Amino acid sequence: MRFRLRRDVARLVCTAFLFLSSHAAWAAIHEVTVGDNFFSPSELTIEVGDTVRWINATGGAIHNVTSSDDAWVPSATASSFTFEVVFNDPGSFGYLCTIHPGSMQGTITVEGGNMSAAELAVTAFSAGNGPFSAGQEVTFNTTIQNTGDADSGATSLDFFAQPGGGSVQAGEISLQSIPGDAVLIGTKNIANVPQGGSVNDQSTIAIPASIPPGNYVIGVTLNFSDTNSGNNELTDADIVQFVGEFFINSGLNDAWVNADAAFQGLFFTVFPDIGLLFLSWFTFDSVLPAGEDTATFGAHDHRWVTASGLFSPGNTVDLNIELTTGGIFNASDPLATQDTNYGTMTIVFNHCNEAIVTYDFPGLGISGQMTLTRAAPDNIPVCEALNAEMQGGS
Ligand SMILES: [Cu+2]
Repeated sequence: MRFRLRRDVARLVCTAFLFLSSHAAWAAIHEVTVGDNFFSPSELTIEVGDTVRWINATGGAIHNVTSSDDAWVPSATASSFTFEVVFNDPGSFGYLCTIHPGSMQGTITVEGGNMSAAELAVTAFSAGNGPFSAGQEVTFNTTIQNTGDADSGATSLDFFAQPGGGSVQAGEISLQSIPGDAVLIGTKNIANVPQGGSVNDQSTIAIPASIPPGNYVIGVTLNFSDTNSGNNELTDADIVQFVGEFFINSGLNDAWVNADAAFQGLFFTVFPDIGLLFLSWFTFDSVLPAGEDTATFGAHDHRWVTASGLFSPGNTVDLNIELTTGGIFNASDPLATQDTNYGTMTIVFNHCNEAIVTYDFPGLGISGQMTLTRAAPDNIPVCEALNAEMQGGS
């Protein structure tokens, strides 16, 4: 019997403790003295869900407690009152006594608290390495996690580019908002980040043409107000280069390759004074020829074409593809002949090491697109220097 009593008492104490501790965690009451003529304390920081109780003790002068921005219905204007407000939203709430506005002012600062709330953080962000040219579409990958105990509801991402590469290093920016000298390059609305879950956002942003060429740190800022706003932004791990408007120049002269077509390639020759780009494209037959075919010189399935086109200052050139046939190795008889309209080609240079080629051979029913990069980077600095010169002159 005695043992049983002790056990019941223990259970009661335990239950009471649980009740008290959980209750205390979300509903503190803070008292503010209303005196002649002051509030004490005049500055008070509380948690969401807490109550503030203003006590104007009997015997004093006439006062009231009035919100500066109508956050609550004012208290009585009286010489004695107890007045309570429950604060369910975070923020800063100013108040005053309208009888003594000069001396009786106060502020209640309400922090996130332990009520149900989303807790968001950007946990991963990448924008690739660049370089990126004006107008180029870049994919930004952002991961947002919600470690709070409520769904977030709507939020949004701001993508920005911070001039850097000198004093600013990637990963060193810690911002509450987009810095003053950064450029907003895109936004994305996020409908919801579920409680305990995460959202992987993939946004394709076109680099604005207005961004001056240079080195930038690309970052993202999450527009969300929670109790932990220090981790709502993240920068890319890389410093990327915006190369600005691109101008075809003789620094492009080089061997270029398509990663999907090994051991084939193109040679570019730019003649800047006459505004001509000439190229040769070394490739193979479109289908594998029969095995018994032979050639005296080289392989029987070798193919090559040339192309040429005039360009205006800019990054794009249209070319006619020429097929040369009928000649004999290192001889003028018979004379080779040229079909100068064998096909067409458009090349868009994104920067000194990337070209998008679109080709069409209407008579053959062959068309397609390929991305070219240089076989070797040696001439990139020459190209960039020439491009910078042309950007300055445009
Ligand atoms: Cu007063």
